[in-house]
Amino acid sequence: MKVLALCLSLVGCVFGVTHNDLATIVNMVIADTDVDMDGFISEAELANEFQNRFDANNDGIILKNEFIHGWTTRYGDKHHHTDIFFDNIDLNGNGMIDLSDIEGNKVLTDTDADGMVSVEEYKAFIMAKHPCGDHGLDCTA
Ligand SMILES: [Ca+2]
Ligand SMILES: [Ca+2]
Ligand SMILES: [Ca+2]
Repeated sequence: MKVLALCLSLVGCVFGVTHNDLATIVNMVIADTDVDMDGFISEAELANEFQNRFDANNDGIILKNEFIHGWTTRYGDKHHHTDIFFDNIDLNGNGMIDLSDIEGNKVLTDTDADGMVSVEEYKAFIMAKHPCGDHGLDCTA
């Protein structure tokens, strides 16, 4: 039902070539991640989003090419923007998203340090890490 609604509202879902702006991408990511829609991203929801969606061979590590392929296909983001985004969330710079990166990013995301990641905090995190967000790169072209 949710997937269908998403497809009807996004032509890119049908044709697979349309690029979305970051606001659209963020909304899609939130819809995918906050599965129970309680306004918070739980660890289980985060693990589900990252590991089940992007970890193609299920080894617990998300390689850069797995992430870029999964993210661009799913959200209609551009390849080179996703490349920069990946580098920004690959905190230890080893070319893969592993448990250490997920834990480290969770700490960065929980800006009010209440132990929970709200949807607002998650949105702010993506805006801070994505080149089309707070970095101010003009991505409308
Ligand atoms: Ca939730
Ligand atoms: Ca890493
Ligand atoms: Ca929080």
